[in-house]
Amino acid sequence: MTALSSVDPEIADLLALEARRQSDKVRLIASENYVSKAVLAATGSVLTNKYSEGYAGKRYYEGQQYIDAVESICISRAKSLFGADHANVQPYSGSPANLAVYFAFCKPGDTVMGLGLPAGGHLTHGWNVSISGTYFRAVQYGVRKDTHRIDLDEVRDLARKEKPRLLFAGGTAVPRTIEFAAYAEIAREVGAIFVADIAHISGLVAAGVHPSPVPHADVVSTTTHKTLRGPRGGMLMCKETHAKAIDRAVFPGLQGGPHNHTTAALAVALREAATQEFQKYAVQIVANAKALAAAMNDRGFTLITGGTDNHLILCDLTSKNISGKIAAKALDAAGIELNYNSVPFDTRKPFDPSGIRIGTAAVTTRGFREPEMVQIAEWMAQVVAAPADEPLHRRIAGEIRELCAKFPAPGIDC
Ligand code: DSN
Repeated sequence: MTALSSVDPEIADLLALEARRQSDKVRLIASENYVSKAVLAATGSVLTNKYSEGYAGKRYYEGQQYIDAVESICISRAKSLFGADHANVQPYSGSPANLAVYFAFCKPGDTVMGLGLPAGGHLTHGWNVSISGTYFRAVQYGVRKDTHRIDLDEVRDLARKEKPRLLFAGGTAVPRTIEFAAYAEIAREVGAIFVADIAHISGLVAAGVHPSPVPHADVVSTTTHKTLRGPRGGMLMCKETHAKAIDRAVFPGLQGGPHNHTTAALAVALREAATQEFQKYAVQIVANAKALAAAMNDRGFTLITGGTDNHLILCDLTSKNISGKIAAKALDAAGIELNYNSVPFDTRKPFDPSGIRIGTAAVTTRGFREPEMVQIAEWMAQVVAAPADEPLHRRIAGEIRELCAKFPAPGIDC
């Protein structure tokens, strides 16, 4: 930071303010976390200086003695942690990882199938504004209107009718356990490649807290920075039979040089994720999410599916007479950071939807447990009931700063 401050005080000041912000707030964005100091150190390392197109032992530039070792260690840690036949650790993030899967198995115009965005799916699973929904013939399944859960009978019927080349499971707002074995059976029946996108839950899968898709899926795609608590990046794992297709699709198919500093940081995160401490952490993420869900239910919040099995809670604020956006902005002013989110069958627009999405990975990293979850639910209830009450928001933000000071965020000195 000293070097940064002397060269570019403007950016140094902004980084310091962001560190303070991350330290002082209750961060509930379901896709975010705090990485360890070790992961931060690898991310900000000399590996950012190096180009390495290709794979270990087969690169297009010289000077790969140490990069090859870093990437090989990262791959072997990923394979061992998840029990995968093959891993590619080069995708820049989740969307490029998924695009590589399309490139590996599909031609433009092929039929693909995934959970629709408004039902909790991801843009890259065939939503119409994404390349996945414009270059391919995307068919989207949803959730049941009565339970808001994925109906695998509907998925099977649609897959039988549409015969997709790719079948995606997973998403960005799925609060319940994903039944990977059932998806695999459907994919097998219709001759589809089954892709499990575990971006949100990969830390839970690594720790055995969510069933693993690895025995069932042709390809497993993930980001590395959510519950897995690594650097911002992506990763693909697959059966040995698909290894060549996946590697070729990532490079040279889609990307240039891998981000070696990210690969090193991912290797560190994977080592951390293989520890008993991480396993306990993942158990606590889910315990915290369940405690927060129960405390929100007690305060009259409507939760999609009634609760959660993982790190994520999706809340419909219609019964509280407030939109997701107004609530999210008021909560942010009060020191609680989350995102507004569509809920299934939302009648409002995505930029001002009915819901908010909440995740417990980051607060669990800093050591919050069940009592803090009850306190957070109480603060949320007060803010949502008074979204324009700025003195209330300031008071709560102060209380939150005091609480956060007792639970220092890893990797942040301020
Ligand atoms: N943006 C991520 C999320 O918040 O879930 C998914 O890409």
